[in-house]
Amino acid sequence: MFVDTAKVELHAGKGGDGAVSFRHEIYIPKGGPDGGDGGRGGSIIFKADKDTNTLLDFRFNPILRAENGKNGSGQRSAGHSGKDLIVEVPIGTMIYRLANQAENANQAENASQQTSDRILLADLTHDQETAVIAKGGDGGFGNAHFKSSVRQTPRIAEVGEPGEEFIAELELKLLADIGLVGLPNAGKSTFLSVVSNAKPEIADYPFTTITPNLGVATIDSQDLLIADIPGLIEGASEGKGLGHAFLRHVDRTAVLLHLIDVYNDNAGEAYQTIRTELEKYSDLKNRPEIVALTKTEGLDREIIDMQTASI
Ligand SMILES: Nc1nc2c(ncn2[C@@H]2O[C@H](COP(=O)(O)OP(=O)(O)OP(=O)(O)O)[C@@H](O)[C@H]2O)c(=O)[nH]1
Ligand SMILES: [Mg+2]
Repeated sequence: MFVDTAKVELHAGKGGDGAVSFRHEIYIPKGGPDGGDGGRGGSIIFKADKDTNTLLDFRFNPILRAENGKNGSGQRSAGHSGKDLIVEVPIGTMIYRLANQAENANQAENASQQTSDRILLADLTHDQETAVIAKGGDGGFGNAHFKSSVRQTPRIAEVGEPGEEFIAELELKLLADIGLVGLPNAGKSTFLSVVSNAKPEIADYPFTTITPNLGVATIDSQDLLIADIPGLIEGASEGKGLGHAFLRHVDRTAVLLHLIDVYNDNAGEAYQTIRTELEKYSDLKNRPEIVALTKTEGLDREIIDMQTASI
């Protein structure tokens, strides 16, 4: 199953507490303070991975925690740091922090009107790229740190700081060079299957493709990444058909390849239908576009020319 959005709750590790402790040695009756520092809390680090293709896992596991730091102890022994949590996500995952997250119930009411505000924390566009998203808390100083000439026996130590905790939104926007758009059944997946290594499902009915496909075409030893998305229909922006949610996956392509079935009654109308939907979706309408007729192999030149002229 392909999932391209998710909401996760992040809990970075708390720092360990510093220790209050004094040296106990037989020949040193008044040993000084020797409480060690607490360890750092683990951070939550997101990492893009080319073998991860969906955000599905987060639907089942929406709470992510990194380990707490260990407390310090005597003999200036520092606590171990908490382990970082490494979270693998597909390349093209954008990680947002919801703005104005309420810290208590009273604030929740005000915040509820602003839940759409969010801050982009990271956009992981390369394989193995990482970003620290929720930082672990610092460990507290043990009492060994607080010794001074006037304070020989400090009985104080710091507690560890809390780790960052917040709700993050993940959004996957595939990164490709070329985005295939068109009506259902136009031949988008067929095109992808012929020019790239991808093996998408192809069939003689609309909505064969229900989640995006990615393929790599190698031309002159250069890789060209091509994204095939489900077909669009009139009203897709209002949720008709599979809706226009999948357009986010061609939002970051350099070029759109708009495929039109030459057997349409009117290729020009088919073209305009898709253009209208692209215009309703952000700035995709300004993306460079290549328009091509499909299924032309058995047709006379005049018919092809007529359809071309109507676009
Ligand atoms: N004759 C001919 N048939 C084609 C060509 N390209 C695609 N087809 C056929 O058109 C039908 C639809 O092809 P798909 O590649 O599944 O179309 P699609 O645009 O991906 O469709 P959706 O995923 O439903 O949006 C299939 O039966 C293909 O075999 C072509 O160049 N010539
Ligand atoms: Mg298809």
